[in-house]
Amino acid sequence: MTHELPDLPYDYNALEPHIDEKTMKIHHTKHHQGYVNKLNAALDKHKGHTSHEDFSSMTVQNLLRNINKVPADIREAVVNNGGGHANHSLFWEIMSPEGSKPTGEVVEAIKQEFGSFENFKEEFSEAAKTQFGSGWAWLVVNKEGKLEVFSTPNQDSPLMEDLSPILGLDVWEHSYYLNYQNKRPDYVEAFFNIINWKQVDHLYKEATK
Ligand code: MN3
Repeated sequence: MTHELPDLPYDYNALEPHIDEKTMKIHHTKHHQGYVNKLNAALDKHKGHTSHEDFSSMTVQNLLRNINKVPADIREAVVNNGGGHANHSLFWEIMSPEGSKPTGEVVEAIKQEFGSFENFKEEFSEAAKTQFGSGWAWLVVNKEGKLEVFSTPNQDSPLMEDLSPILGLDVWEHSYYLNYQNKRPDYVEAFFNIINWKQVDHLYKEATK
């Protein structure tokens, strides 16, 4: 299969003032498109080989969950660009122009795991602010069905550790620098205004059923 850039579920300017139109446009059409193109180019190298059949029909999520089945010579390219594709695909869908109140089963689980929603917000924000250099902050469901917060460098996806990401925040400079420059903490705070909790709750239910 050929991997494709998904459409954004809203307009490029829809997340303003929290994330500006120019950043969204470049982020989606240049950065995310770049990961998709490089992922396809890497997988194409094994076209016609028998090993290709093992992974050519996999979704990007399954490729990452089965990263050890990917031929060694293209594994790093799949980690970086498959990770980039999967991470950004999730990122776009867990944001919405209106944001939404933190509700649903996921919020009950958050309160159970972190003591309160505020505690969770603090832990997640801390992970986002202290990730050194480029990377992501995550809320994931682990194999025991419990919630965890942490950050990863580069485009490393939690899927490679068999974890299910349900909320992710891109803290690469390309995601905020035009509007926030060095003020990553302001971007992290603004992100909480545009989280689509309905979608996060949906992903939580999918991951725990
Ligand atoms: Mn990005």
